[in-house]
Amino acid sequence: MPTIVAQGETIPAERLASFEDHSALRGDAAALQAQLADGGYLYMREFLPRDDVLAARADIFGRLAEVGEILPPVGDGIYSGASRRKEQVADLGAFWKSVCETWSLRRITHGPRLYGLMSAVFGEPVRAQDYLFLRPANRGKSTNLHCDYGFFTRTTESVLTAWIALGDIPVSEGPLFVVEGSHRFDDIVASQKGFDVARDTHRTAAFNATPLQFVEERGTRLLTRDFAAGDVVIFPMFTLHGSLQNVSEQNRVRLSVDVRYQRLDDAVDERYFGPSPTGTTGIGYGELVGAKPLTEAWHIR
Ligand SMILES: O=C(O)CCC(=O)C(=O)O
Repeated sequence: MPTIVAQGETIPAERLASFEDHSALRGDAAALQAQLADGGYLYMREFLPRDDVLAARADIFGRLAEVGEILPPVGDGIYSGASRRKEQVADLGAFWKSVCETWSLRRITHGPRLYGLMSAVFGEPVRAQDYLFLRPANRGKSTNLHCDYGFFTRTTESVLTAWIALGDIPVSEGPLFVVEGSHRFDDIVASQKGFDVARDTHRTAAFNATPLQFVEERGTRLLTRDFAAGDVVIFPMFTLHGSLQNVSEQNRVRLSVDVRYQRLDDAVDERYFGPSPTGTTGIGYGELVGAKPLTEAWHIR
């Protein structure tokens, strides 16, 4: 078992388990819905075409190579240790928006394959938010423990996140983890109800506990695994999650994207839709960690 680290702590084997592969349920809407309700997530191994995913990866890392952050060949995603982004780019938010609008990325996040899966999971026509959370994370970085509820439920609670591996992401590169059974923790659900990250600024989305502290207190486990390009994890707004820490010895940058889907008939939260979405806090793509040069530190989002 490779060393698995979250927020500086090594996670012992007894606090870890692998995502189960639910690919066999594809095409069976009732089974997908039952599995999501029961387990709090769906994991679809190599769901999106590898070539499409690697094309998006090359395009995105190509943009980061232009600002001196990624070394050639760009598909390897090796961090240069430097950045000229601030010197070369007049507006970091506009730069990141343009990267997030990359056609090969949109083909994945808004294409028929994921749309079809999400329609089956919702059991009716759906729509995807236009605003994307594209995440390059170099060594040392991770996303703290949180739920998505406070970000995306202003107009409907019936929202699902799809997290997509944009390349092969071994656990050493800091992929997604989910806290097993957390969608059923009544106290967490109660604490999230009515929470709005942008309005309730006295609290943050991130939990104070580290992932290890949390799973030890609750007697549960972190679910994660070595991801392959095109793997998709789907989870609802109460499922606790975050990312492992990138501890890549090769300085490989973890690249993933997360996008939210909702029912077509539900009211939309205008912050995440349209040609120029304002994002959670109102400043557009500039508020995302992806908009920061890789040389800068960040936690959560
Ligand atoms: O990829 C990450 O670092 C975190 C993902 C996440 O928070 C999400 O998909 O909602």
